[in-house]
Amino acid sequence: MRKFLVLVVAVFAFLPLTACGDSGGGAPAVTVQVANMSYSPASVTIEKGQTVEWIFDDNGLPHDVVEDTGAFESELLTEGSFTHTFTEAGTFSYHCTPHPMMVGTVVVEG
Ligand SMILES: [Cu+2]
Repeated sequence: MRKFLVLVVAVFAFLPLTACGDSGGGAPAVTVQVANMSYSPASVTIEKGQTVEWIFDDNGLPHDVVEDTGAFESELLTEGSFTHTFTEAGTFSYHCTPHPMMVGTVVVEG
């Protein structure tokens, strides 16, 4: 009985960690800053089902996040954020419409 209690306590102690690591559909797994005319980091790697959040903060300069083949697309934004949940593995390249030199990549591992 005592062993059982210890096990229960151990399981509950790890629950918050588990919830943190598995961010499918919930909190973003990674954030990308859209500032200084660039995406930072320009390349991120996530697991299938995880969410990426782009945070726009470039002193009023409007940017967007447009996947090269149209898989996802944000509005032009000067502030706030855009999130996308990746349900398929693959490499997704994106760019900024007004600034085509701004490019980034999301690698989604299966
Ligand atoms: Cu831009």
